[in-house]
Amino acid sequence: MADRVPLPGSILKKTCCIVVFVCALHLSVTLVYYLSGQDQERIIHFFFQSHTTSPTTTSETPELRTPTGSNFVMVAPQANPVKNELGTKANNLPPCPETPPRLVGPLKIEFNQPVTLEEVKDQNPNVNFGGRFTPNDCIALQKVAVIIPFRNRDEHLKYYLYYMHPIFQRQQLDYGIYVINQDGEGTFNRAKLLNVGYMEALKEYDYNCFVFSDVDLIPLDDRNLYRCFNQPRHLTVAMDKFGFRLPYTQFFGGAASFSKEQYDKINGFPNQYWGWGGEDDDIYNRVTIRGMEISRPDGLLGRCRMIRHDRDDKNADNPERFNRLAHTRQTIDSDGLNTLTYTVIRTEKFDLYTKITVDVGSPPR
Ligand code: BGN
Repeated sequence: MADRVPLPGSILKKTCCIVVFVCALHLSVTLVYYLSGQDQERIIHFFFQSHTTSPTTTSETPELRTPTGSNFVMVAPQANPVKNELGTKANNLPPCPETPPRLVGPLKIEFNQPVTLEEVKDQNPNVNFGGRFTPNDCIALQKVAVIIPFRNRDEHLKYYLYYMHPIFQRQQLDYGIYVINQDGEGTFNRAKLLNVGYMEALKEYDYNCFVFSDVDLIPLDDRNLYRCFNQPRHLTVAMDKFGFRLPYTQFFGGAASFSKEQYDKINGFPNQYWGWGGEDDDIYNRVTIRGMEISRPDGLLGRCRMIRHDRDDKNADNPERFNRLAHTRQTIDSDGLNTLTYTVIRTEKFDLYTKITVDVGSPPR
């Protein structure tokens, strides 16, 4: 058996010195790199990634993907960093799950207790100025602009914000609420206001999904997802005022969602429906003329409540609607987004929503 040759003291000493030197060098380089701050996040995320399954976000533009066997349109997480409420970049967050985990199902919706905007604000501390919200623990699957046609309905708007902000947050949407207020006392034009909302919201953010909703309609179940699907989606399919069912198969009124592509494909909504009725049927026609179908939640999930109210002034039945409806095929390309004209009177940002007051003109004589 060979005896171990003990290292001479000087060699041992030298080796120790080299090891200590290398360690010190490594420590100081790491420290300088870290304190320079440039890549602090990368270092932090490097550590976190070993515990999470963060996606790699390589595409600049979000793309719409349709997973097989589902009618969900899923939007890939965006590569652009999203700011959470702490103002820090959150581009290494995972995408939000397809089924939001904090949904509660059936909801109690009542309109007998008055609500104030202060209490709505207090109850929704994560909603940002202008009515914007982005989940801070995941990247939302879609960027949703909620567009509400409006005039003199402040009481209804309070209920809308009171009920819908928590629902949209539980649905993990990256969303903004836009109230499009028709200026003046002229004849109301719901569909044109919706077109205006689409245009104005896009000037603020690259929304890829649009929910168009009346201000007086609240879903009775938060599993009715207010986001976009691979076909235009009718969201309010079982209203209490119609006995929780569709009043007719083609009914497309109340609230609906369109992806940007779907909306562009139908040239938006018609601008020439002045007064009550028919514009939602025209939109239905546009969808089918362009070869799309209406997607809907089932009748139980799609239940919703409407706030009872009298018909607004200056929103009498539109006598032209029957004639217009018979000609959607002729007007789809000549009346819509491509012919939209309006003047923004003012844009106001409130804590819980953005209000855009607009002159939409008046019906031709
Ligand atoms: C329909 C209206 C819709 C309205 C529903 C529900 C028309 C067009 C003439 C056939 N359509 O009758 O706009 O949403 O009732 O109220 O009036």
